[in-house]
Amino acid sequence: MKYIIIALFATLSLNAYSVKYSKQKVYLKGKVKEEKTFTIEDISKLPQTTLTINDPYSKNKEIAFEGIYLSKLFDLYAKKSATKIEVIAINDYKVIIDIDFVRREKMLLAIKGDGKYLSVREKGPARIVIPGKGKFGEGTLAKEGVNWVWFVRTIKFL
Ligand SMILES: Nc1nc2c(c(=O)[nH]1)N[C@H]1C(S)=C(S)[C@@H](COP(=O)(O)O)O[C@H]1N2
Ligand SMILES: [Mo]
Repeated sequence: MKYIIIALFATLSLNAYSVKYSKQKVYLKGKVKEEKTFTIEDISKLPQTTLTINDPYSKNKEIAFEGIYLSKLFDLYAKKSATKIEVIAINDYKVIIDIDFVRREKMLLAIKGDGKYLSVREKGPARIVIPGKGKFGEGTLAKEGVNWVWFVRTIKFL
């Protein structure tokens, strides 16, 4: 009986844990075919790409980031008239990026790192990562880092 209770408790707390993660949503707004609200799980069902990228925010560790190309999201949901993407974070930090730049830089809306959903500590549950940058020095990061938006909440097509 004791074991059953322990097992039950473990299952419940595990569920509470996963619910906590998937609760955070990402909103698609602006020049969209229709407004969308994605859970992190919804995003995981869209076309996924895995890219091994040097993470300047975890001591330049190489991490296999998985998620959807920002350009793919644009191609799937933006209206023809849209040309830019505004990425807005939970703390209202935002950047506006031209779609040509987004494509060229292969910007990824990552939700997983090394096979696991990104925690808030890892700047998740959804964050922008950019491949092909190698290792950043502190000076370069201050300049290049502006597009590495973490805690992404809203993606607005302009
Ligand atoms: N959510 C969020 N993402 C953000 C920022 C922020 O304030 N909030 N700052 C940006 C800027 S300007 C830079 S240079 C990089 C690096 O910020 P850090 O050096 O404070 O870590 O993160 C970018 N991403
Ligand atoms: Mo910055």
